[in-house]
Amino acid sequence: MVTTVTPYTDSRNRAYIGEGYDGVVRISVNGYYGTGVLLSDGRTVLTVAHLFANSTSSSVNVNFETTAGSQTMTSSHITLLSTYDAQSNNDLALVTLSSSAPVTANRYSLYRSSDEIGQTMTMVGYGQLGTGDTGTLTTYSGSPLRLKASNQFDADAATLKSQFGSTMSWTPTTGTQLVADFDNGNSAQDALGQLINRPGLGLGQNEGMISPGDSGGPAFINGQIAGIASYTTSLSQGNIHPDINGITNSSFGEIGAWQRISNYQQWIDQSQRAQYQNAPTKPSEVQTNIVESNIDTTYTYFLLQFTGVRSDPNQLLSVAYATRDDTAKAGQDYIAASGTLVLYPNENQAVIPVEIIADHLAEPNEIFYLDMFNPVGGSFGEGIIKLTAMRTIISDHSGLLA
Ligand SMILES: [Ca+2]
Ligand SMILES: [Ca+2]
Ligand SMILES: [Ca+2]
Repeated sequence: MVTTVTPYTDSRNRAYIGEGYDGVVRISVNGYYGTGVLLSDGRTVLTVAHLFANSTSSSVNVNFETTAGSQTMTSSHITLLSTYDAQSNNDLALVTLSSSAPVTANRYSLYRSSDEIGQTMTMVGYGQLGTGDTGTLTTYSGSPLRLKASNQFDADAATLKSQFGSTMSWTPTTGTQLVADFDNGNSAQDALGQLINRPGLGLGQNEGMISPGDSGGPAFINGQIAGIASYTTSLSQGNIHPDINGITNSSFGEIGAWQRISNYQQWIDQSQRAQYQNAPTKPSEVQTNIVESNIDTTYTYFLLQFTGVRSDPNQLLSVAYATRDDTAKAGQDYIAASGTLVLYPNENQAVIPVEIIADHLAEPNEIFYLDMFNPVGGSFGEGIIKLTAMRTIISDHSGLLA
């Protein structure tokens, strides 16, 4: 990541271990690397499709840096968005890990609202270092550092095409990519102000831009994944040359583009669900007692079924959910989960996975809950505002299991 200030000397740009970014990972593919971000199931990493463009390998290495140290995992499955094209449209991929991520890694949910433009975001990634004045450093030879910086989503990338026409060599599909410019506070480098009349002089020393190696990295709004870093560009028109040094190297005056996650949530949700192992498909298959493992995270699945009738077949249904402690404690016995479950057209049920943490302790059986509330597009039935389901974690050391 290229930042406004010198990355070695200013801690504000480091995404240090334990600060909430430990689910941002480095993905190595055929000698190259990019960045990715761990989703709420603890098993799926969201990144860009172009990382795999020249790869024939079916497995990649995913490196986590967390309070438990550095840990490299392999993948069991890679799902590319089938409509990905060489013009950077639909540039997304999902990497399914061959076992669960470290429990110390943060899990993140998706930003689902389409009100990103105008909002401040925080980007995190392992890309090349540098500063806005000169762009990426070519002399750094240390191991990649995880950095963070902020910016503001200024526009839909398709707005650029409507301004530039055929002088711009690619055509972003409307509604699918968000762009931000790298500002230094001077209107001469305010690329999107100068080029498409979206003025904004930036966030001062917090401003930053993606660089090679940040591809696939998240842009968070309120801690949720709103964008995935895809490419940068240096654009000029007539006498307007915002790029401070005239070459595409992530300097001040350039523009970054992120795949817009709110637009892709159905593909992400459904592709992720398709990889769940042993998930129940009907209520009789739901297991409410879970035997914990002593070596690996195990999953319990909560099944939501919609038994009503949609007034419009294309209506999305959604419900908010959150786990709740009883005798089982989040962070020790299971991994807290919360978010929004969406049922898409033609879907009447879906599952929520919750991870049960392995341990070696002999403990009594413990219970926790998952609450569902705030249904949108349907209801739980007259007078019902919340649904609750219980799970019992059976300790495999207690001798209580018959
Ligand atoms: Ca900016
Ligand atoms: Ca700007
Ligand atoms: Ca430049």
